[in-house]
Amino acid sequence: MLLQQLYLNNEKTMSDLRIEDGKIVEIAQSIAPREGETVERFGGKLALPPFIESHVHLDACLTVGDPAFNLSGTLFEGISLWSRRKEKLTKQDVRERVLRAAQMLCRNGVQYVRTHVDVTDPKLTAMEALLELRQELRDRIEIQIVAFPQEGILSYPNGKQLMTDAVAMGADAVGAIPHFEFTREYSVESLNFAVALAEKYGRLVDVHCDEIDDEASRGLETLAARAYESGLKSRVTASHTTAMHSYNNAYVVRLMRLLTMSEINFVSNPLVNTHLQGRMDTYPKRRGVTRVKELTEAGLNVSFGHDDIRDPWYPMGTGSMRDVVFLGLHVCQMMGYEEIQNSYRFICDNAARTLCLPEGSYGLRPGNEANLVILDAKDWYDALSLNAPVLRSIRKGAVIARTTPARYETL
Ligand code: 17E
Ligand code: FE2
Repeated sequence: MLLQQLYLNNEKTMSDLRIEDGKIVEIAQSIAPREGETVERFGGKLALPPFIESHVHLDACLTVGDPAFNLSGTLFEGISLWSRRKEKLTKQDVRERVLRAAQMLCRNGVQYVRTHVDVTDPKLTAMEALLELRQELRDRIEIQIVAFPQEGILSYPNGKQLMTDAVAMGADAVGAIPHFEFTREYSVESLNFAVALAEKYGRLVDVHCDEIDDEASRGLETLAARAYESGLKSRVTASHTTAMHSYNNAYVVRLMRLLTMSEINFVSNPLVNTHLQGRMDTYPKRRGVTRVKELTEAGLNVSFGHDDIRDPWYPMGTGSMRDVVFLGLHVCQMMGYEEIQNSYRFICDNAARTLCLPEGSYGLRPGNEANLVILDAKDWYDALSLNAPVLRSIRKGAVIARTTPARYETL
């Protein structure tokens, strides 16, 4: 198959790209078709490696309103609503919802997903379902599973054992939720436990870290120190870190040294944290999004996640990573021309680093699997501002999603 006239990787000149046996075999300014070869000419459309959803909770997706809508808009009401919904979970229920969400992600050009799966459930129902789905959906989406203790490791009955069981069952990463543990001591112990568990089983770490407006929530320093000391470093991710929005600057300057030494990744979820945070503020209300611009400038790796698709924490979402970047740039005040043009990296290359995809395997390069998306725009600036549809999502050389753009008429 030969794809012609594409702006690969947001470059300013067009290239052609040849796919054979599911792999990219050639990229050049102009490639002549072979006899019998399928050719598609795009006439100047943007092609990027597939989008990556580096942080979502698929186990809870599409449950909004059941048992009730979240009226306070707080994380804590979300957790308590989910706790009630969780009692009704069956494998079939999880399967049906996740398959619908997978379709939404697929048509939005997402081919890699890291999902947090709540393991504070004595039956581990959702974990079992997601482990099956990870295998079943392999040809469409590569799924990483985080064993996520929504109600705490030390603060939930049998929490340590449930975490260990989920990892032994096959979770790819170990989670934690230090800001939700009963005490500061538990919070520190939960992080020590999570890192030790990841070391023992050779897994990644991705912690819901300080997702609260409390400036005294300091799980991040403990996580970064353990990441550094254990040598796990870039295999560790701190998600949310919204308290960092509220830390005093003197403390952040000190913290930055450790963060840089630790080489950990950050995932920010701008849609969801602008909605959940600042809820105890009057005016001015904090935005509650971590310091994306400063972390990026310090050379740390930051990716963006959607976090939710219609669930107790967030009532909206269509699985579009474009929406995440769009709001993220606003709220982080990253609207310079180059910042806009480069912002696809938050859901592409940077997210690939967060997920620890094998070195060199992700990206539009000869020798790599033919995984790419083609957008109905000439560059990322236009794609983002005009909300361009994903014309094609191609995985291992096969078209797995196709969109025909709407035609508008003004009469
Ligand atoms: N659980 C949690 O602790 N935080 C979130 N943002 C979501 C679920 C969506
Ligand atoms: Fe989350």
